[in-house]
Amino acid sequence: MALGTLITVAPTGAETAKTDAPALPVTVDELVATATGCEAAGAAVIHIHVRDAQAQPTLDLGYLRAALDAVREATDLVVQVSSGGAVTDSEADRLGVLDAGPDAASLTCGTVNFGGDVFMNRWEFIERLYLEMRDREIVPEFELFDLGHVATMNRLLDKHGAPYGDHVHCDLVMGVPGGMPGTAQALVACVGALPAGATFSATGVGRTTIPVMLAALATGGHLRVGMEDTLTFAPGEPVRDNAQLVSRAAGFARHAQRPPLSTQEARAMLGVKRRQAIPAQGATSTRTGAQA
Ligand code: KMH
Ligand code: ZN
Repeated sequence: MALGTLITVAPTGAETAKTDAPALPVTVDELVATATGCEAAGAAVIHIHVRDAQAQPTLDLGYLRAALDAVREATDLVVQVSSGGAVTDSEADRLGVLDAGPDAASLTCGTVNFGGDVFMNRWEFIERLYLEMRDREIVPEFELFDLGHVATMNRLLDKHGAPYGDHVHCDLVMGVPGGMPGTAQALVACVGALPAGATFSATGVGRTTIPVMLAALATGGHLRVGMEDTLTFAPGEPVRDNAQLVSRAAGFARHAQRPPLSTQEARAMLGVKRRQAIPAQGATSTRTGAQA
């Protein structure tokens, strides 16, 4: 059983409109404020999707680099970019996010119905993303929306060997209309199929948020929360901000006697590459953002 709990925050996503959820962070300033608040509340990893000047989802490298630089400057969070993007994004653009030089990137291991859309992930594309990440020393987080995605991740590891960082960490994304349900039974089925030594977090979309969180903690797993997945804190009560979701997750983790991991502990667990020190603005001291 893991000693602490890795908490990842997914603050924005690509699906929700700012007009529908005014607390959604879509500008760099909003993202930095979110990242700072979530780090203080117990998050160690941030899963980033960016928006353009019209608050529309984009994979544009200019927006992405600006967001990564700002979050790294303001926090010590492990910076994970989404290579999933939006369902409309091309494979080329999704590969292109790796040019932003993140610590980690998501890697979805199969195609899945996604509400009324299809989130397409061909085998050859999955392989390409995986190998590109390893070449660039980027730690993958395997996004698994279904039991078949676990099998595909295992096929990938069998064929190509260990990822950069030499550790397999995945995220069970549950309760997406079209993917596996957000139930303890589905979670246990996936966990039983993970390779030896792998760690996992889980996130339950919408009203499956809390049951999935409890099931993950009960089975030694870690947590992902955020407005990418959850917009309602309780029935009839919109989420105030991402830190509210992280605080709740951190509270559950403490009740489970597995308190939130620090950013340094998260780096050590995930095998994140030691990055260049980032000088603090107007100071001579440095923050390494480095692997312990
Ligand atoms: N926005 C979804 C289509 C990821 O970030 O890697 C894909 C997604 C997964 O959110
Ligand atoms: Zn995402």
